[in-house]
Amino acid sequence: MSDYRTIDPAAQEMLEIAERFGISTQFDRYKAQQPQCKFGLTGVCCKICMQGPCRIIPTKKGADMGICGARDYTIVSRNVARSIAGGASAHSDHGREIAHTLLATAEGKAPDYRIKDSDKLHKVAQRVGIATQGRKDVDIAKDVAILALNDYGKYTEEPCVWLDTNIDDERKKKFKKTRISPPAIDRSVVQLFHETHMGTDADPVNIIFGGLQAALSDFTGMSLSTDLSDILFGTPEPVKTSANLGTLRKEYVNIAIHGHNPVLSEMIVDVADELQEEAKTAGASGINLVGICCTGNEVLMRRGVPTATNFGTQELAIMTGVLDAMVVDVQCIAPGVQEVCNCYHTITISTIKFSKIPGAAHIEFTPATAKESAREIIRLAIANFGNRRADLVHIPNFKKNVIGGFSVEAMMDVFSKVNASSPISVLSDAIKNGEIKGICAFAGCNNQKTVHDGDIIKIAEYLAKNDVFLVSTGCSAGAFAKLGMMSPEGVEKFAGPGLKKVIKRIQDAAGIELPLVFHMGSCVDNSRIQQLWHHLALDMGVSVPQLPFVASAPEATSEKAVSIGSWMAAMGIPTHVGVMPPLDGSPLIFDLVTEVARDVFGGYFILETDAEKGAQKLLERLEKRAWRLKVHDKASEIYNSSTNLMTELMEG
Ligand code: MSK
Repeated sequence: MSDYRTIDPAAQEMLEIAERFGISTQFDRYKAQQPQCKFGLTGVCCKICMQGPCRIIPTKKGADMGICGARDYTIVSRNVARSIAGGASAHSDHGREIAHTLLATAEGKAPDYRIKDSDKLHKVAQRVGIATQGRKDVDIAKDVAILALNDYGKYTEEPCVWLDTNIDDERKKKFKKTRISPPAIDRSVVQLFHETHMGTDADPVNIIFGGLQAALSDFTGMSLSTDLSDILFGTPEPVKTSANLGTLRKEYVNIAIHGHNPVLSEMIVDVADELQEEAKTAGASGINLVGICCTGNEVLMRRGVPTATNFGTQELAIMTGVLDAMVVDVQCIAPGVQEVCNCYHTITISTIKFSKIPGAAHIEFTPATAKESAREIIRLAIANFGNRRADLVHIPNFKKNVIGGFSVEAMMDVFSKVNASSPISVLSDAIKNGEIKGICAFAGCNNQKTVHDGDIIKIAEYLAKNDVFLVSTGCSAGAFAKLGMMSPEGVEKFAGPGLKKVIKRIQDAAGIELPLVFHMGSCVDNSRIQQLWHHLALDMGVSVPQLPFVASAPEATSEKAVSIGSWMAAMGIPTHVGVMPPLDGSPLIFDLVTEVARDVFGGYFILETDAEKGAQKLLERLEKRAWRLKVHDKASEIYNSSTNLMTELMEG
């Protein structure tokens, strides 16, 4: 029996095949990399200049500084800040592509796209101050797209629109006071690279605050990305689908869409329907689309496309022997997929000019010729169907039902069946009457340093049993989907009595089945989670740091995860990370992000690699905040004091 480290039964089955055939996967390569360099692991390796690398041993005289004199805290903070800049670049550049596509659509230069959600367009326009009365959708959309693009490169100092119109006054003041409100997305990222250049900023606190400014740019970019994607492709609504490798179908042309950006994948979903007959002519029963990572989440949310797998097990989809093409766009595409493709008939097709893999096919995609490119891609997959090797086909017989599609709008629509005048009160009332202890948002990736999917599930089970309402995005959502926690069965199996009661009440009123964990989308859709806590805080009359709302990334991996965690903490959310980020080489930075941040922002990091302890800490934090809210309510009632005054007094 293999000792591979995943709790996903389909992945376990495939890893045994990998072992039998001698195919290298992320699981093997993680082992091969051991032991990993301790300087790198703890963040005290500096290679920012060519005198390095300098490796710091704080307790050893002579080795306690880099050649330039940089201390452990400068080096660690610079490394962390540069990770945040990387994450902010990825998310915001994704948003920029969507904004350009919306602009091209409005100008008639992207004929294959149209504005699918006029209602959202009007709501977003009104929120950001664009006139809608008596105007055509395309004209409004053009103004919205230009205003969004302005958030990237404006030269004035006022806050970015997509940050400022999404947060409450308390956070606006906080960001102003701490000087972390970014004037423009691109500028904050460029400035952070300047700040962390050798010989610029050596002050660790200043550097971390520079990092937080870029993290808020990350939020700004993802927030506009979600808004504009909804306008172009539709705001998600509850949808039934399925997940895990059992969603691949032997008789069909199977195409996996992998990466992050829905601009291409939406077109592939559209064109797949049109080309079903061509697939039949090639001897298949039709075309079967599946998703991987966040492109998968995007098309699951809007189109009900099943999810095949998440980040840690992306190579295993190829090893089923029935994947005719893996179409990739940007981010989280492991270059190792090509190595596995070399052993099977699968073609990897890259589609973006700055995201290529040696050995993969490349069909360049542009919004101007979207459907044409999508057709070419699908036809390549159809042509490859006949190249399968029957002896290599193995599809694990494992898939789970999923109910996804919970944009905030969809959630409020469902909740409105319980409380039509104030749908969000369904959650706030349940917190106030103690039925649920609060809300936990799961985000982030898979990480080989943990058991694949294991800690995500373990922490969620613990919290669900203790009546915590759960939402998720990213590859954590992939884990929940694959393992049955995004289904009504998940509610039966794992929800504590209070949580079960709340979900059943909503379910009965709305007349639809509901899952245990609510799927809120891809990585950029962490902006939806922010909207959920924003509305909840407004409804409860408190600021975000008083809200029983926590976040967890049990298997955080990417720079984007560092960035997301940083803005969540800055917004006032206690944020658990289950993998030690490379910062514990400096006790000062460790204390800064786990303790000092709490005093300044109310949110902070809980860095805990033991899943059980992490779950307990999250619950503890929720219980404490919920208890304070009750004391707070009682005190407000007795002394007739304003909610905001009490809010000022109680942080974190
Ligand atoms: S895809 S950033 S591995 S969540 Fe968004 Fe998954 Fe993490 Fe990529």
